[in-house]
Amino acid sequence: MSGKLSQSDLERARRDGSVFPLRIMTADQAESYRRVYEETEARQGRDVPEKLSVKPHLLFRWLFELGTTPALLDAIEDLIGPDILMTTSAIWAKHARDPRFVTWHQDSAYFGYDPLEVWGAWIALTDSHVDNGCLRYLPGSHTRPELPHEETWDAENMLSRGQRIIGIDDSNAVNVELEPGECTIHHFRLAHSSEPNRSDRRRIGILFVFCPPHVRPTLANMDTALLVRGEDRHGHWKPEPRPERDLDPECLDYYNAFLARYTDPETRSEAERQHAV
Ligand SMILES: O=C(O)CCC(=O)C(=O)O
Repeated sequence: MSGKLSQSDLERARRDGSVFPLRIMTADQAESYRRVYEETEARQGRDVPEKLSVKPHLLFRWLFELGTTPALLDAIEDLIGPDILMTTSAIWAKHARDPRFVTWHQDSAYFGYDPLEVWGAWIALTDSHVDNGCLRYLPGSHTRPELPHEETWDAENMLSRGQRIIGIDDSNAVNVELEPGECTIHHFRLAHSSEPNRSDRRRIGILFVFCPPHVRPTLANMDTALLVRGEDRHGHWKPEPRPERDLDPECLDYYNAFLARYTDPETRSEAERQHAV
């Protein structure tokens, strides 16, 4: 136990499926990460998040550093123990006045882990409030069986296939308001969503997903992870390379091969078979 999370934080995480807000860096540090992100965006184009929708921390050293911020790993250690794998990450950036949204969904419906001792940490690089489209959670939804999802393919939906939970009752939803440098940690089965950005400010958050090494990957070709703290005494996950610098050639080769497997229709159909409703 690192002691970053209090007993009541841990109880809340188990009961509600989330804990927030947690300050893991100063607002100034978050602002520097925002600047680096926006420089990357300026170089690579505005569609960086779509191009790098999975594991971008393998390509950019600054993302690896962000996801391994010691205070963040301390909180994750309190939830899952001292041995920590980072399995994926994603950039969630909304522009000012951005009509895009994220429908209610559970990440567990699309990735395979057993047991589901998996947590996502969403770090705010800007403020994230109701008016600029903050995350929303359905507390306790992680304790019930997975809900049926459908694909809408809505162009304004930031999820790749516009996935959404069918017939959800969101009357108990909570808004996850954060300041720059704070994060929220949620269980991988917790139902979550976000509304369009109706403000003149950007809303940028970066998600990192963690599990302990005794958790097994259950999808073929989705069995690689990066050990970010402690030891892996189980060997269920193939180790990934650590980026020593941005666009490290070794990591780039690795990433391209990974992406080819990830986007392989067979991998996708296996995920769908496993979570068929
Ligand atoms: O940032 C958002 O608006 C959505 C994030 C999300 O769906 C996720 O972290 O899985």
